[in-house]
Amino acid sequence: MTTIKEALDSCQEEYFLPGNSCCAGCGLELALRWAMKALGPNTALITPASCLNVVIGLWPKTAPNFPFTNMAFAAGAAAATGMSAAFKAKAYRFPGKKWEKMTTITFAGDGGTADIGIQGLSGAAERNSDQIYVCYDNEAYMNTGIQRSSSTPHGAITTTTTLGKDRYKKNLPAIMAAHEIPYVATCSISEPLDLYDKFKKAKSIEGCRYIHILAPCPPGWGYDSNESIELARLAVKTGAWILYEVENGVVTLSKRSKSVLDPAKRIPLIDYLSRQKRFAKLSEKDMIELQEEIDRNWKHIANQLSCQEKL
Ligand SMILES: Cc1ncc(C[n+]2csc(CCOP(=O)(O)OP(=O)(O)O)c2C)c(N)n1
Ligand code: SF4
Ligand SMILES: [Mg+2]
Repeated sequence: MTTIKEALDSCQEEYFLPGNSCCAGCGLELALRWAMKALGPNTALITPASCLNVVIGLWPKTAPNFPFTNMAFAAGAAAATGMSAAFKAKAYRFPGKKWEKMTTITFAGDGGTADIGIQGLSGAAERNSDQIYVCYDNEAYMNTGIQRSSSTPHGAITTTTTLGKDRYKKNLPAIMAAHEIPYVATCSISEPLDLYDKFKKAKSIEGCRYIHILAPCPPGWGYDSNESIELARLAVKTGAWILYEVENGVVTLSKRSKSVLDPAKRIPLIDYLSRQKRFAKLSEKDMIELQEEIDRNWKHIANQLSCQEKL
């Protein structure tokens, strides 16, 4: 794993510049900053409708210091498929130029991924389209005022689930792994080096790669803006967010999650939930159901790990 010194030495360059209009403490901003440090300058980004569309500011004073395309809500993965193919055509026509070095990424919210963009994403994955698709998951439609998405957790209050969401969070990384693409990974903004390494690895692989990042949102979750990292860390320590990779079908738990594979090592879920206003209406029944969902997710991973050991 890269050390902090190595990461900072190799990536002094900033690609997502200060002066953007993210709220203070925005998880998306950190996720993008670190992802770009790993991917470097020969990267073209496509983002469907989301906070990321607007926080960049107005041209010519935009914050991204790299090619950046705003795309229609449903079309992120499809547009990246076309852009990646165009780079390949250019590389064929003009060998030895920068075209062959280009990495195409889609950087989409959870609404743009789990709901409206899933058809294009599934198609791109099935074709093994050469792109890195990133979902920054703030667990609701934040840009339009906090509506629930299929990635909103059970029990969370949003403007469209005023009593708390009754359904469960869609397990996007598992859905993407079922597409048998070469690389799937989960990240948290509380683990920037883990995130950095996973983006470095994704860049070195060809085909469709999927990275899902927990990206807390102070106004959407209801907490103070200086607590984003701590909340993302609590999500990992309570086991609510599992960090892992699936490389050509082989599952590996990442360091921080490996240390809480034993449920006795996890801190109580309430320590994470009680810090966020969106869980203010959580009943005891909801709490139990949320814990059961987390246990199911861990069981799913543990089963995969033990099957691999037996093979
Ligand atoms: C077809 C279409 N429907 C609705 C919208 C309005 N809209 C813009 S951003 C957004 C929310 C996106 O949510 P998410 O993908 O989770 O990203 P976030 O805002 O949380 O960053 C919506 C509904 C739109 N731009 N296009
Ligand atoms: S609403 Fe949330 S995701 Fe959007 S810019 Fe603000 S903190 Fe970031
Ligand atoms: Mg969102």
